[in-house]
This record gives sequence, C-alpha cells and structure tokens, in this order.
Amino acid sequence: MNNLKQQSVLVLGAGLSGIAAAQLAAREGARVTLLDEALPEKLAAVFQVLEGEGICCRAGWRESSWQEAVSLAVISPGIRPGSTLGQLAAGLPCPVISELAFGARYCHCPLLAITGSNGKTTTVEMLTLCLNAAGVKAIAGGNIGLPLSQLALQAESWDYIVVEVSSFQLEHAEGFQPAAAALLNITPDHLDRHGTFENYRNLKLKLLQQTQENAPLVLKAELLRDRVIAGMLKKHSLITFSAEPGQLARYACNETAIGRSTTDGFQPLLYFQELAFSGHHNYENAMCVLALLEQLPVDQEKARLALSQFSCGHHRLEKVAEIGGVAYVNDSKATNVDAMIKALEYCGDKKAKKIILIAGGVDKGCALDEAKSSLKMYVKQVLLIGECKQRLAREWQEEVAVLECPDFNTAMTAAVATAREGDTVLLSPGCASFDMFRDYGHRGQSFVQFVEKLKKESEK
Ligand code: UMA
Repeated sequence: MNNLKQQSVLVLGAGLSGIAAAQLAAREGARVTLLDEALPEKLAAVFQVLEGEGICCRAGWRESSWQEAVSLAVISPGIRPGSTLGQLAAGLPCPVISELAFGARYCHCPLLAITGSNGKTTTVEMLTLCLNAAGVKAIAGGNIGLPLSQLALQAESWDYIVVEVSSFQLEHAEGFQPAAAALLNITPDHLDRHGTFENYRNLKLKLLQQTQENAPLVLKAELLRDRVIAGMLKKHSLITFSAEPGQLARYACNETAIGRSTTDGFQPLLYFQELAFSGHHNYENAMCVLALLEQLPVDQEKARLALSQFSCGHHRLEKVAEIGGVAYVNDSKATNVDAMIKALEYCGDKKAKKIILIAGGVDKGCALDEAKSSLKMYVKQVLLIGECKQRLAREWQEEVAVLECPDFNTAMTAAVATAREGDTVLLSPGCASFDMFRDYGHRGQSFVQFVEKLKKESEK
C-alpha cells in the first residue's frame, strides 16, 4: 500500500526511525499517530515539533493493544517482539512493516544492501566512498544512523543508497527488495532478542532471499558450507569471496594482493602494500565491495583507487596513542564475541601474551566458548566491566587472569598499571554498551579521553 492518502498509519517508537517514518507518512497524506513508551518529559520537545506537523503523538504508552482503526503500522527496529509495543504490533489486524521496508518504498533509486554480524558499517562506508569517487552520487543509510525514511523525505536525489541492514530491521521487512545484497558473515549476535542462532541466521538470509529477481547476491564463501544456507540460496546466482586460503571463491587473496579468480588463474586488483587498511576481516570487506562494484556501471579503476585509500573509522581497531611503549587501541565497536576475537587476532602476538583486554557490558546471550583459545593465546589480563562481568569471569577464568572492575575508570587505571613496554591495552568489549554508556561511540570516546589525559600527564 504505497498510496497513503487519508489512510490511518500507526508508528511505533519515536527514535530516529519512528520520527522519520511518521514525518514521511504525514507527507504522503496519511493521518499519523506516533506511540512511544518513554516518559512524556523525554519526548516533549520533539513531540511539540511533530504535533505542529499534524502528527498525533502519545508518550508514556503502557497498553499492549490498540482500539482505533488503522491501515498500516510501521515498527522501529529497537522494539522487541515481547515488549508492550511489540505485543501491540502483533495484535493489529493491519500489515506491520519495519521502518526499513517502509522508507525503502519511497526511495527512488537502487538500494545496495549490506548485512552481516561484523563489518557492516565499514563495508557500507567503503562502498559509498568508492561510488562517489567513481563519479556517481551515493549516500550511506539504514542502521548506520540515517533511516531510509529520512532519506526519502529529502529533496536531494542519489544514484545509489548503500544501506546497512541489521537483523532488527529485517523483522517485518517483507517487501524490502534491494537491487543488490551482500552478506558478510554470520556469527552469534543479538540472541537475547532473536532467541536462537537459527532465528538470527534466517533473518539475515531473508535479505538475500527476497532481493529483486536476478539481483547480484554477494556472500562469504564459507557460509555455503552450511547445508541449510546452501539449500536456502540454491535458486540464486551467487558471487563469493573469502580471504581464507584454499576457498573456492570469486574474490580471494594471494600472498600479495586481493584479486579475482578467473579461468586463467588469479587476477590481482589491490596490492596489500598499497592499502591504507589491513587485517583479514578488512580484506574480506573490501572483496565484498569489489564484488558489488563489478555489478554496477561505474568507473572501476577510480572506485578501486578510492578503496585502496580507505582508512577505518573511529572505534574500530583505532590506535589512539602509544605511551611509554604501550599501544592503546579503541575497538569499542566490537559488540559481539566474534568481533572481539578478530581484534585479539589482529593485535595479538602468538609468541607472547601482550594484550590487556577491557571487555564486558550488556550480555547478548552469545556463547563465550569460542573466545577461549584466543584469550589463552594472546591475553595477559582481562579487566571486566558492566552487567555481565560475573558471567564472563566464570566462563574465562580458567584460560586467563580476570579481574572484575566496579566501573570503567577503575578498569582503565588497572590496565595502565598492568601494561609493560610492548603491550597493548585493547578496549574490545564483545558486548553491547547500554548499561554504562549511551552507545558504543560514547564508550569509545570515554576510552579516548582517558588515554589522551594519560598522554598529557606523561608529557609533563
Ligand atoms: N521504544 C519503545 N518501546 C520499546 C523500544 C523502544 O517505546 O520497546 C522507543 C524508545 O523509547 C525510543 C525509540 O523507541 O524513543 C527508539 O527506537 P529504536 O530503538 O528503534 O532506535 P532509533 O533511534 O530509531 O535507531 C534505530 C536503530 N536502533 C536500534 O536498532 C536499536 C539504530 O541502530 C539505527 O542507527 C537507526 O534506527 C537508524 O536506522 C543502532 C543500533 O544499536 C545504532 N543497532 C543495532 C546494532 O548495530 O547492533 C542493531
């Protein structure tokens, strides 16, 4: 239902997604009601603006049902199925769609969707940079922070929107049909919300399954070893990539370069020594970008040059400083265990335990076993923070020295006291940040501020 004139639309959640969706529905001529569970004081300022635009806003919502007639409901990604608004959505007689799927209906350019457990934001940033460098106009949207509804509201137009897609946004995303889609990897994440790994995996796969007919689908070759995944995608034509030696993938690595496998052998495209980024995980992100670019009518050489110059953003394996021979690395963006393992492998030295790791936060219900061998191999001391520190201590204490800290500053102070020349203090929490910080950016910024203060003191 694209024509919303005189229709009644209910928007659930008044964060970035819900506000933009409500404004978009109103622009399309709908009568819009926006509901949020947060207290009225918190939303007063924004609700005043929205009421002025004719949107009916209700804060402090506590009922799990809705009595009035409604033609369509748009749900924000942060609303869990079991929550008050989640239950209200489940009981509605009308279609319920995610903000992602709703916004996409009104974005009039091809959408290039990227999902996965780790590396989504980096890959979206890489592809957006490459497209703009190749002379086409592209913008990054979705989970990266700019809802598609907000892009649809803007008068500006783009040749492509590169969309970061989260598993939350894929609930109720029927009808979201990007022009191309990529799946970087799938490792356990957000199981506190999705219940089982299978549910989480199926949501991620849904993105590939529902793309437009003949749309290019890019994915990590290893995923096809899983018979369920291979079965689910058997009707699709797939472009694979892998940085692991011996994988049969269209995009791969040799000792010196990232390249394309051809019938004549290996064609190098980007030499490692010319790249501004490093790490296996980033090589795979870059391969995914090359695979998507190959499908688009853009100047490939200009795009590849831009890709080689890409440097990773803040909070992702960002070396903040070196003080007294100790490196301080901010990897606050590692919000699951798999990302933490990648950080340990990236910063670690197989010959000696040189990492002082700060981990912990909100437990997302993921198995912690996989981290054990990396912790044992690379880590001298783990400093634990946040809600799940006791569980982490119990799980890891046999492999590595662990210390539970009452707050972030205590953990940082203990890290500085423990570190010796040649060591790395690594913030790679493997958990979400919401118990102690606004978000992972705030957590990373707290790390950076502490390190900058330490640096100033060391220079006195
Ligand atoms: N709310 C309720 N009831 C609930 C849950 C939320 O009323 O049960 C209300 C809150 O009071 C608040 C609003 O809903 O006012 C928040 O909505 P939201 O949580 O959907 O957040 P948005 O501000 O709309 O941001 C969302 C994404 N947030 C989540 O998925 C949790 C942002 O991703 C995304 O950048 C933004 O849309 C734009 O697309 C953040 C995120 O943490 C960065 N994503 C997860 C991740 O990356 O791991 C998936």
